[in-house]
Amino acid sequence: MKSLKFTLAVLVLTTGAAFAQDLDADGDGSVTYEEATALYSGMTEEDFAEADTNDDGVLDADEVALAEESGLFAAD
Ligand SMILES: [Ca+2]
Ligand SMILES: [Ca+2]
Repeated sequence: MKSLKFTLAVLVLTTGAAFAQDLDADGDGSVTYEEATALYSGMTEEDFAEADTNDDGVLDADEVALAEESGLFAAD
């Protein structure tokens, strides 16, 4: 059980990091709406606002991972 949890945690972290790296075009560690729409042109401001759970106007790696899980970052 312990190793399964560890494996899942690594999977989530790895996926989130790789995803954020693709999205974060300027490499400042956060994803703006412009950066998000550069990769996902179908993403609306509503989708972005929903993904931005702490309402600071940008997405961090955790928010990107959550948004990916909930399907907000669906491929076109
Ligand atoms: Ca950025
Ligand atoms: Ca945020």
